Amino acid sequence: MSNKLNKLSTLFLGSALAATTAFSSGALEKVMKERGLTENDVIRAAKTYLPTGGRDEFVVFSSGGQSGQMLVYGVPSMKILKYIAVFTPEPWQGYGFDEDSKKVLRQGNVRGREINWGDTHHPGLSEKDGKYDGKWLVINDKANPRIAVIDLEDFETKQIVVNPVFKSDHGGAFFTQNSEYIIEACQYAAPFDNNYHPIEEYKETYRGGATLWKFNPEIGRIDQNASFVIEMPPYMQDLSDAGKGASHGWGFTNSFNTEMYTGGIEVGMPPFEAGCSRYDTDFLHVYNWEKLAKLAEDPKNVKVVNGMRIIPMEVSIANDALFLIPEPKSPHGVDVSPDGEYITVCGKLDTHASVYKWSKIKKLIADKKFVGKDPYGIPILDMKSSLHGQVELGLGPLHNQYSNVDGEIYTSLYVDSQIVKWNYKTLKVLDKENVHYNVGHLCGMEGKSADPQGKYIISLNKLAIDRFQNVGPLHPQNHQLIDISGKTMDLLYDMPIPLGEPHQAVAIRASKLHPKVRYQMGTNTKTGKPHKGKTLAGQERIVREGKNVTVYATMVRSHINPERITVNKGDIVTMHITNLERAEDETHGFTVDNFDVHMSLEPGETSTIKFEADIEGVFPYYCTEFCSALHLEMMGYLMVKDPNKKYESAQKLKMKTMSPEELKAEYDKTVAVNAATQEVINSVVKFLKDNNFADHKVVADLVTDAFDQAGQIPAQKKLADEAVAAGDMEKAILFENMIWQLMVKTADVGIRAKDALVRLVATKQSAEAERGARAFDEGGCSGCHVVGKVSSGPDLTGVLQRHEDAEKWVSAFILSPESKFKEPYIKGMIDYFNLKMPNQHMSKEEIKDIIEYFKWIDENANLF
Ligand code: CUK
Ligand code: CUA
Repeated sequence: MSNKLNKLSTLFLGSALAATTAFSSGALEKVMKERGLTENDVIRAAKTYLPTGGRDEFVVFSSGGQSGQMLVYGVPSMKILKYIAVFTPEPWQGYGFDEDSKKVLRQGNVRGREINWGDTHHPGLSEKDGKYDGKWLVINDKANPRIAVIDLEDFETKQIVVNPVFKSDHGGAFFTQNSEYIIEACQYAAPFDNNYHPIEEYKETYRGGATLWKFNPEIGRIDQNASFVIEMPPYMQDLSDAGKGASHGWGFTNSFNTEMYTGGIEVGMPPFEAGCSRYDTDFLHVYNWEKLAKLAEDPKNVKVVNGMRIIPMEVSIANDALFLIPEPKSPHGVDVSPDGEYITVCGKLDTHASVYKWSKIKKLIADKKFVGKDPYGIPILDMKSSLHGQVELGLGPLHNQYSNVDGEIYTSLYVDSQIVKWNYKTLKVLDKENVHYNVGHLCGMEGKSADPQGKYIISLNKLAIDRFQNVGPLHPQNHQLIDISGKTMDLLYDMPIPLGEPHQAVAIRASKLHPKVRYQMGTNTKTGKPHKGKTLAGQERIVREGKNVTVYATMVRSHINPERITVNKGDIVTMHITNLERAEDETHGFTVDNFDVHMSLEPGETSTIKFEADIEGVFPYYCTEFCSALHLEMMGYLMVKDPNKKYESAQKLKMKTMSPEELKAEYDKTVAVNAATQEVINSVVKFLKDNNFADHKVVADLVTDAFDQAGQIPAQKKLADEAVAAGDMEKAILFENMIWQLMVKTADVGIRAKDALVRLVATKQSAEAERGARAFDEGGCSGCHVVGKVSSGPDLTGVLQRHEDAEKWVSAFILSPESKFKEPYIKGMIDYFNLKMPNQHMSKEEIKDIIEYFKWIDENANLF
């Protein structure tokens, strides 16, 4: 048997029996002792542990802070699942390195300038009736006021909109309850136009506001033309929230620096932070966006700046659509309760949380009961009469999240480094939990929706200090998972995050997400439409029009078509590549060395790279994703010639060639290996059929994949035979080799299918048999015995049938092999294998378990 085949058959026959593991009693205590774990540690570990192949109950989308990306991780395991490229180029995903994603990224250019980072703060999930529907995800960029839309069918960024009038934002991105709009409030007030205005004219020419981006939840895109800005005073607007239920149609936005202080330490003024927190209270902005959206339809109600409709303050005031309510100074979070009736505001500089009541606010507005007006004429509501009440929570309350228990709310305390659980209806503090250190936001499970799920809160900490291995002065971020299902909170898990600085995160029940695994063939994933460069097998071509060279290419395990591209120096090369795979997770990457291009092609995706071939030379291009056993072979060459140069052909080296006899011998050998390999494949196919693989979808899908590869064999065989007929043995060998490669790929998937099937159809192991399997492996038995196969020792299938009183006999033999070396049967075995069974010093208990394991093997003997 050739070496290739030998390996393959070992794979087939040996792999089906994946060793199962069972721990002997006392093992847990032993591990706890060795690792210094307490019982509480172990319980917490068990609450978060996700066994291999398991799924989390919730999925978290976290801001990636200054990385301009987003993180996706599971709860309770806290396993990171993905980074989503949003405002920042991300090479693995090809984001910003292929033409189609560049189009999305460049939608985020600000005043013509390419921006390649973002300061992401607040992710938001699309809502239906205030509940998350798992369809769309949005996030803001504070530094370059932008909002990005991510499609949760493939977790890719599809759109970026730039706020044309704000110079920074913060209070976004927050969906209204049916995803009609996304709220994005300004942060640092600045002139709406793009001109210079002296700071001395701050009150006159600088403005704040809230933008309501019109969202189409059907297609998941923002319509800038249908969006509008509510002009607000140059108070620094901060966090916002959309009303829901009772308060649907309204928006709430905090502010600081209602003093409108402009600082100026360089001219001897007190510092900005002193001047901007002089007053005891700032203002909560309350606005009727539903009414304003209708008003904005009439051009006489808006002014247009930089193409954006703006509703001036006078219009909002005249239409009873904008109000202010005092709130404790320098507030931060404003969070509307699940039913929309309570609005909780926390002020960084106040130890209290202030709970406003919507019905009270509504009544004051209806009765036009105002205590005054601000300098811009906006009516001010009385704070006391709007409040449900206030509660002393601790130092530096910031943000709030809700749970599934009525009235229960969780608030982060930045200065105290605590999470406090309290009740916003009864205004009672219930529990506090220490976190490490300086928590910003906290994330409940669907904790800001109309239907919070409870169970966990994640504390999004700003500092990690002493929590983790020191990796230098820039520490990881720390997300801490807290169990809130009990009467008191319990800190379960610390997760270091190597991407900063996440501000807010949102969590959704995993079952609400329905991402796809492949695209329709030839999809432009950024638009969801067929790609103009879509190329099917057999349509590969190179089109030249003057200096423009367009390549229509395909990738499928394990080749790129075309394999050679020759262009002239100075040509503009456009490559459209389609990944022809249908198999799940069969991504190919693609780059041409030295040209700063890269793309990631998921099954069915078409994408484009474009570059000027401005340097002469030979440039390998290759698949960058380890996609199959022949991944390294998935390559080709781009040759760039200088049309003005004469190239001398190199001296032909005299190569030693094979004789016709040698070629014939090699051909025969190759054909024989293929025939033997086919036999192995046949045996697997028989196994699959005998065990009704079609009854199991997972297995059936894998078998389809395998046949996909096998289906390409006849065409190659035809080419090989034609080469033989034409007397070109060299070529025939290469085609036969190609057949072997297809066989390996078939086998690769076939093995996976067989493994999956064995797992599905084998009878369940008893606890004893599981322990026995482990003892068998760990004790060293599997070094010589392969179940289902004779290897360095005999096959043990049926060992309990081979001897009289077999259980006793086998037990005695394992316990003391030497005692039976003289028996004729064993003597014969020793001669045959040229090996003596060693004493593995198994305990009686272990031997008993191994016997149970052997029984399980015999029950399933047909599978091995
Ligand atoms: S902010 Cu960072 S901790 Cu931007 Cu929501 Cu409060
Ligand atoms: Cu395709 Cu590696």
